[in-house]
Amino acid sequence: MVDFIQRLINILGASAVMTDTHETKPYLTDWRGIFQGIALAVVFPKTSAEVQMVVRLCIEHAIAIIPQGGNTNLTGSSTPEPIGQQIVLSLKRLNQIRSVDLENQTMTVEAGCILQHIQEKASDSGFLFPLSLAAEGSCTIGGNLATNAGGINVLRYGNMRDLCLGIEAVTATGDILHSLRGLRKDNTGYDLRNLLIGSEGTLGIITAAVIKLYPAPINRCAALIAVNDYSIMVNLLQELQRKAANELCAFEMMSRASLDLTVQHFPQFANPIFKQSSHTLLIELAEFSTESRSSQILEDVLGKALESEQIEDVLVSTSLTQVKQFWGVREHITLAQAKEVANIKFDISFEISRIGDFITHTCDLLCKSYPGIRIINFGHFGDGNLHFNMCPPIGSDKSFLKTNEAEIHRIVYEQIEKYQGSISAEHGIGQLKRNDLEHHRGPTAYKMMKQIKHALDPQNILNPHKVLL
Ligand code: FAD
Ligand code: 2HG
Ligand code: ZN
Repeated sequence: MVDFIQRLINILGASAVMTDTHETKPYLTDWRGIFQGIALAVVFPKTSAEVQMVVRLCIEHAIAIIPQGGNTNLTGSSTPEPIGQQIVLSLKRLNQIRSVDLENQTMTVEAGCILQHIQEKASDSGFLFPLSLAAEGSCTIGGNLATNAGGINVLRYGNMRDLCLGIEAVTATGDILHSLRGLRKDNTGYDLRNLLIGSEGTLGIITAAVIKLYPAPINRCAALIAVNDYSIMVNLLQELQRKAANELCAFEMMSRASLDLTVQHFPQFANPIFKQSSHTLLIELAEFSTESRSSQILEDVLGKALESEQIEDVLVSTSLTQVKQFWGVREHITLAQAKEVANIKFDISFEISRIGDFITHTCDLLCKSYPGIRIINFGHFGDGNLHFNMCPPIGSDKSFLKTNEAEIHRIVYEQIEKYQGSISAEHGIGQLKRNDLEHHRGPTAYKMMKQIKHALDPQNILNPHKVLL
């Protein structure tokens, strides 16, 4: 192994090869601290050519590679296995914005660019890069692509897959796929870009991408809505889509328990409206022209809903500062849950027509079996994605979830199957859900995935045992 490490240093330089166990520690565990791994080294290439040389060296030595961006994933997908014959390849230093093409409305960015920096660069040019999530200050565009990240604006702009036109990647056989074009139409054979997007570092190492830019809104308008009924939420969504399809960007839902927990840990986000109903919606409309009537539409639709007693209360923003305040609570739910002794996460999705029945029925089953359990249910209601999470009853310790996790998991998964949902809407499979994938997707889909993996990575060198067993 001394020889392997020395050869890494010869390729990258000593400052780009980290072996000190104290220094490597943060790269060997996941954001939630559930998975722990071991690595021979953490390496930091600065160019695609360096990534390629590292991959070729690893092939020669039969050492597996774990690609890593900001390490913010919630599934253990960028944590090495605890066996030590692997390296973590961090893309952090491959972080240049290669070019901006305002006529084509695209930007070519390297994989290690932090999402927030990309948003800022787009904004400096008068454009919008619409992917937005609470980890945007530390996640990378490479990680966003590898997980096909979703976030709060999927309703209007789609997920990461919809925001990418071209890709450059180093393959598991040490070649470079040069496909960095900003074409909006390109039916030339199999779609390799879309195969790599969402593959969680198991099929290739993404080194750069061409991403789409959009006109920046000139104004934003948000509302908090106190509501008790899922079918009313669906009606409101449809009504807003009918009246403001082009402007409606976000339609988020937060249950009372998720708000109580967040305000408990972050009291600065308390708002009296949270106490008026079982759920609060946070919706946002963007204005793209001076003729836009977003705030008027919001007031009309929500005013009518209030008059007819479909909703309990509503608060419409009057300034950008207030829009940001409204989002504060939503962005802190995950951080609030992280402060608890333990939690379980289900990142799931449903057809919007089934989502209410799933929540009602599953909450009922869980509350009967586990009195006091806190169901921290929130998420991107508008696109059908729930973060159906749980915390132990107040006063219980870690052992509550340890003892009951398997049965809770069984109950929730049975209901996901019944209501024909997905076990992973936006966070991916990683290590967390790899045991469930075959059953969930069925034997044919699973076999095809294994065949693809074997064809593209015959030595099983890229992120082995993630996604697939
Ligand atoms: P990492 O965590 O480093 O890696 C994730 C996966 O991608 C791993 O499999 C890794 O091997 C692979 N990978 C990373 N870079 C590359 C590359 N260049 N080439 C190939 N493979 C690579 N996710 C959402 O979808 N929506 C949300 O709203 C959301 N909110 C979040 C909020 C918080 C507070 C946190 C902590 C996480 C949230 N996430 C969310 C999850 C996470 O931020 C996303 O999955 C993000 O896309 C991961 O990016 P990353 O750079 O941190 O990737
Ligand atoms: C969000 O939407 C993220 O805030 C995180 O996807 C969800 O904490 C979670 O489970
Ligand atoms: Zn989410």
